[in-house]
Amino acid sequence: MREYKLVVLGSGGVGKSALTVQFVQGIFVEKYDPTIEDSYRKVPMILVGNKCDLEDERVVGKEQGQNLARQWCNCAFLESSAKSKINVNEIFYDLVRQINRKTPVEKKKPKRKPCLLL
Ligand SMILES: Nc1nc2c(ncn2[C@@H]2O[C@H](COP(=O)(O)OP(=O)(O)OP(=O)(O)O)[C@@H](O)[C@H]2O)c(=O)[nH]1
Ligand SMILES: [Mg+2]
Repeated sequence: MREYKLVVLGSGGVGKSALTVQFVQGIFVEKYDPTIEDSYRKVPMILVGNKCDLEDERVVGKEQGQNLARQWCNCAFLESSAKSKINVNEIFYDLVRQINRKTPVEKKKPKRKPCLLL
């Protein structure tokens, strides 16, 4: 099976770990204590716009994000929520699809057996 290496980038506390842990382990605890919970969150690591569920506390407008994505080589723009499991899988699947499109794996042609006439 092909191995994919993805990097989650973003400022501190934007939700990189929460998003990744939700995708990899399907976990988002209600009562979160970073001093305890951080041990199981050490998974290989991406950010987009996490916390889609906090619509009333939005600081960056959707259009602002979309415009920035357009400026950055027309990259994909997705808003997500690790808590409400919105667009979590979609982000990672889309990245994998992009990698597959850019660097397709060459399928080895099965070796033809020589023809044997008896
Ligand atoms: N309730 C709850 N809150 C969480 C959980 N995981 C993260 N948070 C909170 O969500 C916010 C984002 O946390 P992280 O995902 O750790 O952020 P990060 O981008 O990985 O931060 P750094 O690793 O410090 O760069 C913080 O306010 C956390 O306290 C969780 O499982 N449950
Ligand atoms: Mg983190």
